[in-house]
Amino acid sequence: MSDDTITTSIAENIGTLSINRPKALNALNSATLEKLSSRFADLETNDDVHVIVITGAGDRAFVAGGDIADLASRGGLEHYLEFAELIHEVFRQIEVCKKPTISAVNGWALGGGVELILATDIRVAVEDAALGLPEITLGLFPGAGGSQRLLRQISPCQAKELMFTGDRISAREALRIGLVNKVVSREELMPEVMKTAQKIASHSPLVLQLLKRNLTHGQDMPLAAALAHEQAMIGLVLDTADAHEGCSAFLEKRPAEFRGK
Ligand code: DAK
Repeated sequence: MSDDTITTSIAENIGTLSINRPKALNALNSATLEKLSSRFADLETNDDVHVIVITGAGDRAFVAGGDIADLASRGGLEHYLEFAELIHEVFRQIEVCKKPTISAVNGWALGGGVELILATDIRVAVEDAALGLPEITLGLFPGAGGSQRLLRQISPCQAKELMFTGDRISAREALRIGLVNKVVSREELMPEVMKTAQKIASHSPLVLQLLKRNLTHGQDMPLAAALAHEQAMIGLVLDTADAHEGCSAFLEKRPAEFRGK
């Protein structure tokens, strides 16, 4: 399925969504965000899709940020708030998606591009990608959830330096500070992402969903409540046919056949 600015494909239980505005280095304007939301929902609700990969079209950019021309054309607080609501909703939709998500960072990830990867579970970047939050150089600050997510995902002093300076960092530096999981050559990017996605997709899709729900809800709870939540969730998992199948397969020394039940 495809349209102008967002393309999607599905193969081997992996849904891939590509942001496709290469002339603007895949910058996100309102129309693209709306399409991103609806195409992402299509993948999330499709039972054939167990893992969702997000990438950028072309070989220059993942996403070079919010669309600066679109932002500059907005007059007045109402317009900013309208955009704020949309981009917050879409990134939250991605963050709480019940299926695991992977960012394939194929080039520049700046501003809203970094804010987008912060809403995904796993990130693999090409070695010549550069990442950063340059909003401050535009008289803005990361306002699509990025200031808060970054602060909670990496060391606060590293997060603050990135936001206060607006500096761009290399993919290797992003790996060092824990912003991405892996750095690979350009040729290796999609094979590596697909290898990880296939490994995840080979597990029970039902148990993966329960695990993701457990992590998404648990991370915002105090530890005692999160532990109680985890205990309740593992109770649900133990009752699934897939948990019985996984344990029986181990004891019978055969590969498990998960059915998502
Ligand atoms: N927006 C719009 N167009 C962009 C763009 C962007 N973010 N980034 C690049 N482009 C366009 C360029 O204008 C250029 O268009 P033409 O001149 O060809 O028409 C084309 O993409 C190619 O870019 P360059 O010619 O600049 O290519 P270079 O290789 O020389 O440089 C670059 C690549 C990525 C270093 C450079 O393009 C660049 O610095 N881009 C801007 C990066 C940036 O500052 N990104 C952060 C954007 S601010 C909000 C929530 C979120 C946000 C805002 C508000 N609310 C809740 C209200 C988010 C803000 C941001 O992300």
